[in-house]
Formats: sequence, structure tokens, C-alpha cells
Amino acid sequence: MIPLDSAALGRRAEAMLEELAAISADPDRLVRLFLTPEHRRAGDLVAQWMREAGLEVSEDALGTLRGRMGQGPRLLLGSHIETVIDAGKYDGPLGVVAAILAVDTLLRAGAKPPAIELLAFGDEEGSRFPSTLSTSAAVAGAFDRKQLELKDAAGVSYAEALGAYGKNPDEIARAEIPRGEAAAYVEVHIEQGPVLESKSQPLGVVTAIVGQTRLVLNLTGEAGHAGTVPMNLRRDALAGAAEIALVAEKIAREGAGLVATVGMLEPYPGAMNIIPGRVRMSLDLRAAADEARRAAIRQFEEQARAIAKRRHLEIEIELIHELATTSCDAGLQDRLAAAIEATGRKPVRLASGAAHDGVMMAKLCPVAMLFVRCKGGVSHNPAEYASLEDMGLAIAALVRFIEKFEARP
Ligand code: HGY
Ligand code: MN
Ligand code: MN
Repeated sequence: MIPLDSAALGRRAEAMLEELAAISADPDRLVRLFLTPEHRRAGDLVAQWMREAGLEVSEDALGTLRGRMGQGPRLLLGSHIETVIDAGKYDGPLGVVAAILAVDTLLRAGAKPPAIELLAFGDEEGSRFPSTLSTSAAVAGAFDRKQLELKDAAGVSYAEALGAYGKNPDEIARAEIPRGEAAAYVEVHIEQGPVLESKSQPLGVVTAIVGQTRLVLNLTGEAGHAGTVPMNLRRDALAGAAEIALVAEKIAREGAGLVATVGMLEPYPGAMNIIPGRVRMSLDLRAAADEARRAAIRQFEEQARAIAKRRHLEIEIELIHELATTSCDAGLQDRLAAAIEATGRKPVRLASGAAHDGVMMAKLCPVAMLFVRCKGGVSHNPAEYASLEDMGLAIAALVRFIEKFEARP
């Protein structure tokens, strides 16, 4: 095993994350959306880091950076470099930076790592288009071409954005890694939850990535004058949406292991003196058990339709995407746990409530995730924080994992 200075690795990671975090569409908050000029600048910086670490760099038709070393069956490492709106600087980029620093550290020490491909994905969050995990889906050979018609908030389609990014949708199929060449996919990511902190442990091994369902609801009532329409004559779409949002919360609170979030709610026309005639709202519902999630969605839809009927609102419910719960490979979990122990820490096994590119990569090969403690479990929030020490330990554990890894198909 090569000598490691995890504190130095933590400092290098923090400096790289700071540099990436400065690449944002907005000076006051971190926003770096898929196929935007900021994605381009971040991709160029990551490509430079990959080259400096000794990797051969290419970019696929969806803008995913690919850093290769060695031939044949290989270990896949990576995460995403696009962010949510008003993001923290660790969610996604930490996984890419950790993998780059692990490879750099091994090569500088003269080690002979197995064949590796490092991937920096661009559409994990689904913050621009109502898709998610589309770039890792392409690597896994599961890209759904219908996504090319999806439009962003400005009405730009996924295909148009790809063209503006200099990409050709006809080449998406070439992003796929042949099945026999993907030995495993391992991702380092902040936990985005409170478990590791509650156990006073810096690192965890993910057992499964919970499944999720995302819906968009369109409610239509009747716009009207806020001052003249009596309450009993209103068809207020926002009041209906509010009642539906509380039903989602009630179903999740009363269910076992369910979480439900209405994160997007857009009243139209959104003026103070107009009764909202239309509302577009989202539902994100997750559970470790797929059947529990599906039952909760059925219950939610039934109650949402009943509320709309009682309020004389029209309602459309659209399934945006659904991900089944994904198990992490048991053998890889054990090897990650051993790598964490090699850093002198006790590995914690835990499920991931957040989705990750590993869900798509599991269609290609066995997957595993190494979680890093984050302060207060806060994420999707600029207050997101992982300590330099914990990040250094994560990179050290990844190095120990790679040292013992044999890339078999
Ligand atoms: O929403 C999620 O689960 C992930 O952070 N994109
Ligand atoms: Mn993430
Ligand atoms: Mn995220």
C-alpha cells in the first residue's frame, strides 16, 4: 500500500471544489445547469485536471468527460458536475475530484492501478430539463431518445441545447460502454443526510439507493378578481394545490419509510389581486420499498383527483420519471468497508435517500457508493459542508479500494 497523507488530500480537494464552485451562472448563488456555458467551463476545468492526473481525456455526445487509463475491463469512477439551483459545492463535484485525486496519488507514487475510466456526468439533478440521470443512462446504454424533445423553462429543447453545445444527437449511442468492459462503478458522494454525523463516523458504505417517483400536476380553475368573486363561487387552483400538497405530506407522514416533497409550485398568473386560474406543481415521492412507493402514489393520485373534483378544478397528472430501488453490490460493499477500515475508521452501512448516477450505471455493471459525512446532513443548500479531514479520508479509502481492485468483466 502506498503512503498517504489524507490531510493533504483533503486540502487539495477543497481547493479544487472552491475553483469549481466559482463557475456559476449567477454571482450570488451556485447554479451550473446541464449544457450551459457554465457546464462547458466546468467541463474544461475537469478535463484539465484529468489530463494532469495522467488520464487520456475525451468527451461523449452528451458532454460527459471521460478520463481513461489502461485497456479492457475497467473500474468506472465518477459523479456529476452539474448542480441544483442555489447548490452547495460538494454534491456531485466531490465524487469527480475524489476520483481524480485518487488516480493522481496512485500514479505519482508509481503504483500500477487497474484500468480505470473516470466519468464526469452532466445531468444527474434534472435541474434544467424534466429528465434526470440522462448522461449516465447513455453510458449504460439506456438513454431514452424521447428526452431530446423535453424543454427547459425557456422553451429550449434538450436537442437544441445539445446542438448549441456542439454535440450531435446521432452520436449518443457511442457513449455506451460495452457490457464486458465495465467491471464496476464506484462513486464517492456526500451523504446528504444525518446518519454518519449521528454515529460520529466520517465514512459510510451505501447498501441501496431508494426508488423515487416524480409527478407534475396541472390544475385548472378560473382566474378572477380577488376583490369581487365571492368565496363560494371561486375555482381557485392554488387553494386546490395547497390542499393536495398537504395530502402528500399526510400520506408520507403516515406511511412507513416514505418521504414526499412538493418542491415546485407555479401559480398563474401569479398576481396579488388575481385568483390563480392555473397551477403547475411537482411531487417527488420516495421509499426504500418499491411496492410501498407505488401504493402511496396510487393513494395520492386518488385523493388529488377527489380534491380537484370537489373544487371543480380540472387536473392532469403526468409521470415525469420513476426509479426502482437499486441495490449496491454486496462484494463491492465489503471491499469498500475494508478500504474504510484501512484508514482506521469504522464503516457505517446505510441506504441513500438521494438518487445518484449509480442507479443508471447499475444497468451496466455492479455499483457501490462511498458516503462522506456532511454537516447537519444539509444538502441542496449553499450551507452544504464536508470537512477537509473527512474528504481526505474518503480519498484515502478510495485509493485503498483501487489498490486491491482487479478489473474482471
Ligand atoms: O434528487 C436526488 O435524489 C438527487 O440529488 N438528484
Ligand atoms: Mn448528487
Ligand atoms: Mn443532488
